[in-house]
Amino acid sequence: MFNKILIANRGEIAVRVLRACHEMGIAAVVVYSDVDRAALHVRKADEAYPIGQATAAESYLNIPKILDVARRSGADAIHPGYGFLSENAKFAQACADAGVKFIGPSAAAMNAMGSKTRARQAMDRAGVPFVPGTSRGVESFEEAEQVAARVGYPVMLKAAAGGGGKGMRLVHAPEHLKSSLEAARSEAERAFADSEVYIEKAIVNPRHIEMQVLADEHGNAVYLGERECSLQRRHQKVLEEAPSPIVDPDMRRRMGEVAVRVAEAAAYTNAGTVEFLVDQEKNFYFLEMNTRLQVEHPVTELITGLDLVHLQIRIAAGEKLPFKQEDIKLRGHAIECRIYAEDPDNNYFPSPGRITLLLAPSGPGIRRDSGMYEGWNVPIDYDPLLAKLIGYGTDRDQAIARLTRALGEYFVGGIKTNIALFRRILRDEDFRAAKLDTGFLDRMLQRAEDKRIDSRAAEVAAVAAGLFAALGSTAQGLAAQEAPDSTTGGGSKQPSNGPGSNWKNASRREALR
Ligand code: MV4
Repeated sequence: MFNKILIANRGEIAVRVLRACHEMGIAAVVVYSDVDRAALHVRKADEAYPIGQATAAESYLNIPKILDVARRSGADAIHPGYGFLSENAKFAQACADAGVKFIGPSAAAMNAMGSKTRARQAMDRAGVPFVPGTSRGVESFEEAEQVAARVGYPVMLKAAAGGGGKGMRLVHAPEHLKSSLEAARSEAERAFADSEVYIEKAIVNPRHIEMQVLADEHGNAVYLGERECSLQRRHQKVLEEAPSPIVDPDMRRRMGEVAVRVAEAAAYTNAGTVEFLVDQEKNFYFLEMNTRLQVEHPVTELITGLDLVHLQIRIAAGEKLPFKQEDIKLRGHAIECRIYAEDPDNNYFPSPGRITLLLAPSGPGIRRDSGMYEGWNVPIDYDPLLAKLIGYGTDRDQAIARLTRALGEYFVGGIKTNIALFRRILRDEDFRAAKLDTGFLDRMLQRAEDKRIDSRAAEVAAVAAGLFAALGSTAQGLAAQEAPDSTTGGGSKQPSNGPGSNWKNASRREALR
């Protein structure tokens, strides 16, 4: 087993990995940028090394600096967390070359999954179901036209070097194909310096369900059940749960066996996730493989009773998987909320600043993986994920009830967060009925927006009615002045008709000026 692990990351995931190290009696070394001097991962580490400016390229993405810390600290392995260098094949190779164990798959396995067209070719050979389309970049517009006609519209144009929605174009009809192809190409070229674009049939309102796999370095691989990840906004996941409410044991076994086949086809080792698109008829299609520990791994940990980071470390140290597929039993239901430092009332802009008061929930069935503390200054320089709040219960309803209770206890003062958004999601009828797909959150937010506009319309109507009433009596007042001998009896001491006294009406008119 390793003596010392370098954690090449920050925030909640660095803290998560630190905890596993300490549970296993392994010393944890961290690196930090200038703005992270007082970050939680630095405070909890056994050793911490500054590596430069806030800009990720100068610090958390800087391979030579990180390898230099590994050498100086005497770390024998590196855990990359997620994001930053976690899926960088060059980094995995550089670690191998430097004689430091990279806790993750080999550079070759990462490369095999890095190009989406190459991955599709490998999956084709392995007999894995994927969305109909091309497994090579399209060479010409004519070829694109033919493929699109064959698979049928709508189609999706995707960058081979992409993933996560970048360089993707949905095309509804042949007349839009040419301009979309050109746009997808230039976006791919700009984002990835690689203009290769391929075509898939588009699945309308798919679910996004992913399968966790673990593979050791002795040829053993297992699947650990799926996660339902359909609740997302602009390709950013917001809430995940395990198991998926629509996956039954038979579908789980079929998806799991496909996922293991994907891992085997890529000679994959360590923890990985196979993403699927699932259509309305519950057909599932391979989408891509994530070669890292994912943000949402806790929901799988809760329903399997396994510690994925412990297992990652043990696999990297050369141990065999300590269980077989038939030993894996799922129990209960878990839901994760990603707590972001962002302002829901200002287009979800990042909301950095000092946390002036922090009241954190706990209690039955609640797990909180957090990178923040009271008094800490949330920097603007990185991903705004502050913490993950996970609710666990014997069933989905109990998980929802516990999570709703815990969200009510959560208070983060000084900055804006999206905590209130989860209270709304958890009481949404469709969410409670598990009617989820990748369009769910946009629809829910749109409904809320429509309602807001509606209620503003009601406000405007009330103000207009008030104005109308007041101006109406003004008109009467004017009429009375112009015709002093009218039926109201101009000079009489009787109050004029209309609501209230003349004094009141006069003051109301005054207030409206
Ligand atoms: C699709 C699709 C429909 N049909 N591919 C978006 C991210 C990228 N990894 C793949 N994505 C999609 N690919 C076909 N053929 C719909 C999406 C998609 C999506 C997928 C997963 C999670 C959220 C999503 C939101 C919008 C679109």
